[in-house]
Amino acid sequence: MKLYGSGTSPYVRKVRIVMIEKRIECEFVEENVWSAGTLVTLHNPLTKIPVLVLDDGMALYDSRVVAEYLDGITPVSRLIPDGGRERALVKRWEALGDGIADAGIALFLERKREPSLQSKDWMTRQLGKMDSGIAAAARELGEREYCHGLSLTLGDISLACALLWMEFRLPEVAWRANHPNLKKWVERLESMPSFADTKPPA
Ligand code: GSF
Repeated sequence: MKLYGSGTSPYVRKVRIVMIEKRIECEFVEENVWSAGTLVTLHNPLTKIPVLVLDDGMALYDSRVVAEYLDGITPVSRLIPDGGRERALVKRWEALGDGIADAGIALFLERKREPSLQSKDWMTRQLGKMDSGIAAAARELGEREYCHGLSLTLGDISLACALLWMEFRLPEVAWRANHPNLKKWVERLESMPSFADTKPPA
């Protein structure tokens, strides 16, 4: 298997953490998805990372599909419950984490455009999603150790990757200072080898 991605993408980091937690070996191919002629287009018509190319050539995307596939191929450290409400609740945490990242990335990309082309309304809308998403995560986590249940799930991984990406690209959001419970929770995750080994390059 080959994983196409970048060291800074929160969605790619999510998949890499899943692989480490589940002890799945995979070649990592660093690709700049924004460069003309990127290999990613050969495997994903949407030209987005992550893409997981299986040994038979089948390509899986996006990160939710890849994470679910990886969770199912080995029983080691299950990260998504098998079915019903428990599964939906973990996937809901994952959707919240990914949604916070989506809004942050939309804002980050808009800010990179020429100032005369930037839309203030669009940026305000994305900031609103980030703020309300982070507030909901903090409220629902409370003082628990994990987003759902008593062990690490894909929900924790997705949310932490989104927040850590934000700290790196949009540090003014200051979620650690504003939400001490998220700070305490993320510090525990950051001390895990899977998080330490996938830190974005400085
Ligand atoms: C999002 C992937 C994505 O936007 C997923 O895999 O979960 N829902 C998808 N990836 C970005 C890289 S990044 O900002 O993390 C990407 O590939 N963007 C290229 C583009 O053309 O939008």
